[in-house]
Amino acid sequence: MDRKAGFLFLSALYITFFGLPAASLAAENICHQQGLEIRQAEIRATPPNAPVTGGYLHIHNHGTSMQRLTAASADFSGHTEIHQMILEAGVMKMSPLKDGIEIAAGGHIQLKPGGLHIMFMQLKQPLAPSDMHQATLTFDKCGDVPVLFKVTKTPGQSDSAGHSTGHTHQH
Ligand SMILES: [Cu+2]
Repeated sequence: MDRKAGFLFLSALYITFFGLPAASLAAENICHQQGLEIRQAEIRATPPNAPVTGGYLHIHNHGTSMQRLTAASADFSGHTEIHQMILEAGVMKMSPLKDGIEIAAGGHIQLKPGGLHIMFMQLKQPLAPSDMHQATLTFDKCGDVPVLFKVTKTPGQSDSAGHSTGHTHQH
């Protein structure tokens, strides 16, 4: 192998082992540098032909500047919105958050059943418990962040100890 061929071979090796993984993880790494941490991403399992389901997760912002979740998308959903629950004439209703969700510097938010959530609409397939599905969360500063969601029947339960997640809404 002459020097030029050797160089090309080493370049190809470098691209194979370092180039592609670096590119695919870039978004996530940038967000880690900016202090974003996403935990316990879950989607509620669906019966066959269900048109919508909810996505829930914790977002921690360990950084020094506010981050805003502006959008979400997934291959299994034709249309995805960020929703809040609002009380309207005594009835809890969902409504889209057009400006997304702010996560203050040093702050933490939880998207959970009965509260803020990602609404996966126009579902293209049933979502079975224990399946894993990737979705993309878009942040104003971090850009697109791939997030792996686990499908569960009762999302938002895995850290219920010590949290008052079981609001009853009785007045
Ligand atoms: Cu909703």
